[in-house]
Amino acid sequence: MILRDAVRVLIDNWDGGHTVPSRRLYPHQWSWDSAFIAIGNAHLSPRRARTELLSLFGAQWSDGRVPHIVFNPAVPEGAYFPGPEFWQARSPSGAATSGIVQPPVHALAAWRVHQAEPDLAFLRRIYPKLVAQQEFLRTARRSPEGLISIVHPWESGMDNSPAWDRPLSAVETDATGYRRRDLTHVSAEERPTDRDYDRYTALATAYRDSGYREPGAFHVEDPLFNAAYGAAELALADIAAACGLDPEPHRAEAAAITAAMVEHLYDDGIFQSRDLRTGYLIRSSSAAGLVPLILPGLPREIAHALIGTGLDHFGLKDGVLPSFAPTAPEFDPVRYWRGPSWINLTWLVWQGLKDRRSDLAASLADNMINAVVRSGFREYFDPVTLRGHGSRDFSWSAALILDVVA
Ligand code: 9WN
Repeated sequence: MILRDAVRVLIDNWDGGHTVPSRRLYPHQWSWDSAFIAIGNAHLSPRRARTELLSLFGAQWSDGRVPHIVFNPAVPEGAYFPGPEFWQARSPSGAATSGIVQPPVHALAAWRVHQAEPDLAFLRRIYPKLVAQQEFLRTARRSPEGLISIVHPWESGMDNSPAWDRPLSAVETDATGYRRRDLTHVSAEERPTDRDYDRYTALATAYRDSGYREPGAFHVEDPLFNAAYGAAELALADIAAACGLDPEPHRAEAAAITAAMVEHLYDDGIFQSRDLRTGYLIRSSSAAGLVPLILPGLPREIAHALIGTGLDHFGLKDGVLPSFAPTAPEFDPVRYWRGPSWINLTWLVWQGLKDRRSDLAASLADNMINAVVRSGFREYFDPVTLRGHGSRDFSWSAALILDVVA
């Protein structure tokens, strides 16, 4: 039954060349959503999964960046804020896009799609594009410590995380001339506040006005983003080997980013973000700090400590993974990235636990399934009651459940 419903969600959200995250709230193509959707579609239609990834990379910029949104010109202007008229950006292919990025989980997706249905022509076509995506991050976003930075909370994928409260408080706003569209579809207490939207808009405006080059007031290194970058290098090693190319440089790069993360972002049982404006760690209880479990090269004692933190503060054994620890004062079970459970975040940690603690991985898998059985393919879930929140018929919730039960 849930499988049939998951398939229906993916079919209903397919737009001919890509899948929208949700019909009403997010009517365009989103970058990391497409990667998660391809992972699910690999079980359903590998051809569609390949098309999903290739259509996203069709809008890659000449500097290698993969924009976080590719706008569908058929969607009426004003359906989503900020839309193409705000970003004023086009890819060499002519697609209207945003100018920021999202966590690079695409190489992992491409490798999964190939594993589901081997297709060397696809791998050879997408490999240079995936390499260019990483190359952009290495050149435009690498700090002297060897870590990759983000310049907007939207780049983290966990936009409204309490981890961003402090760096965002330094952002000056003038809050003019924009209208939020999200609140037409979802209730205000489940979404970021207007004050946060003023800051998101001010930051994106400043980055746009620098020609999408200069980091503005928000400049941080995030553990989820860096872990995704490292996992991408490992997937690229597999892809390179399958294409008859040398995998070693990718393995070395994955080892280097893992070591840099351990040296600079790990603190007392969890990985933290670091604010490049101050040089200090942003100590918080964000579940992003557990995602480095997806890196197989993590030192064993650190993996062990992360699992301990997951058990003590995130209820790892008993439920779906909350996006922020329920034991922390900022925890809010229904507001966007401030506590609710998301299937993609839970899926990432599930990946990281499969070879380390199969018992905990099995319990996370059961609880992801419980959440969608109880509430449908919602965008996020109250981690205690499993009540659904955000948009309905959300694509990556459906796609990743297909992967979990496969
Ligand atoms: C801004 C599409 C995206 C996800 C993000 C999630 C949310 C957008 C928004 O939706 O962000 O990119 O308008 O809130 O935070 O992770 O990719 O599903």
